[in-house]
Amino acid sequence: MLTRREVLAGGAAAMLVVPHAVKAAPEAVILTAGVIPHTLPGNVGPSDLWLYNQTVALVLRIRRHEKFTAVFRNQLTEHSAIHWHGVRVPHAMDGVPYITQPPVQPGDSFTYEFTPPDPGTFFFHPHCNTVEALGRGLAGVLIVEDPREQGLFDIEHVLVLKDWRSRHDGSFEDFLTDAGAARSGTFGNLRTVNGQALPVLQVPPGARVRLRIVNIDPTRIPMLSLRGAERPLVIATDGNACEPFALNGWRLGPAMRADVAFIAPEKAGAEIVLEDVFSTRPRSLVKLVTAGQGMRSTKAVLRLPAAELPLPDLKAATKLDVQLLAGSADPKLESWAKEMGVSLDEICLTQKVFWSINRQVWPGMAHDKLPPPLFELKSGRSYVAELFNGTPHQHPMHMHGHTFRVLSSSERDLPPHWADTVLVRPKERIRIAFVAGEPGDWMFHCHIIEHQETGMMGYLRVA
Ligand SMILES: [Cu+2]
Repeated sequence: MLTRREVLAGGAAAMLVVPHAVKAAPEAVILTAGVIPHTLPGNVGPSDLWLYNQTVALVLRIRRHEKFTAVFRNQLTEHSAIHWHGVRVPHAMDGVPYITQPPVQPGDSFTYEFTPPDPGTFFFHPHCNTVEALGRGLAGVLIVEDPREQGLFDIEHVLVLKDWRSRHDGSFEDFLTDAGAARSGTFGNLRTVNGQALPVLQVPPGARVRLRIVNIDPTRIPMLSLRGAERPLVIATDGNACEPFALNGWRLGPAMRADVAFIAPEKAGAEIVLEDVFSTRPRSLVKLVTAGQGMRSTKAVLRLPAAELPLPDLKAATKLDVQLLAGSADPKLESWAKEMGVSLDEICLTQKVFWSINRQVWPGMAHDKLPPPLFELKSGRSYVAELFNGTPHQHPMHMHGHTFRVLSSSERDLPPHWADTVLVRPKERIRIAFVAGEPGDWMFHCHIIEHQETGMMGYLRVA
């Protein structure tokens, strides 16, 4: 059995949930980003991965309401920072270069410190040149534990979904292609969970199982299904407890998370397979096999204590219209950059613009050179935003610093749930509601990173 300290130090790992677990060490976690040669499954040569602490799919476990300190050391050859995706952090800790902090130069370090207000399954990654950084594996999982959840499950597995664009010799293909960026993104050819191709994990027979599924891929939108499990339920969306709903068919866009619960079959040797059923031939992602001491789960609840998030006042809410549209290669962008005396590269953008939000593209990252915000919001006020997708592709839209309530879709039955990233399908209108949080500029962008980096990004200014 793993102790908490081993879990803190390790890669994506199973954890048997023990009551009275040892408390997390209060000292700072060191997170070193570096280039690490690593041979991916099936390849003959090593790939230059970019990893935190030399670990593919690093998992950190921290406690709700307890101060967390992470010292980020940048040993990459380019500047970086850490964005704590989905965590309602103070603005200065949001990890967006130029917007919330200066970029951390190679050889430098930056200390992040915050007290996580919400429990759940989150992740962290850089926010500049993200298409290459994520493409090379630079992301980790942040699990915020809550004492209220103690004893609800017998075992949990963290499952980090990521594809790689590697060749057989370990070299990488282009992470951003015009053909991909202008459509649904450039897909990887090697599919992995926790860095392994179709890993096999164990669960005790009859156990109450919790899967924390995290999609860190910059492109792929799997449609999840658990074959061999009776009534698997989504119990948390983007880490936030929800009214449990059936998993099968749930689409997990880039950056989205789903916590899934089920009771393992009581006989040993039974197989439960997590599949992506998006295409006609289901694709197996990970296999769970029942093994070891059986468990009795007669009192299984399979739900989490309710989320405790700021509840928007729908009657008093101000309406916002958000249109996700194609963006013509905006000549304004280049002339703007010229005017400001910056190159597009240095402001985290490629030269191409394929996408826009409300016909506005993202032309800059320098704080004194920002384009106007998409919206100016008042801290503490409630908003209902309608996101309309006027493009032929799906867009997982992510809002920084806020957890919003997904209210409804114009096209499908969508269970109301909390999220920080919501998938908007073509022609769909999705209504979300939230209470504007801490003052500051908060990014709002598509998490298909090629879309983000080619225009589908903006920010909300909260004052
Ligand atoms: Cu998109």
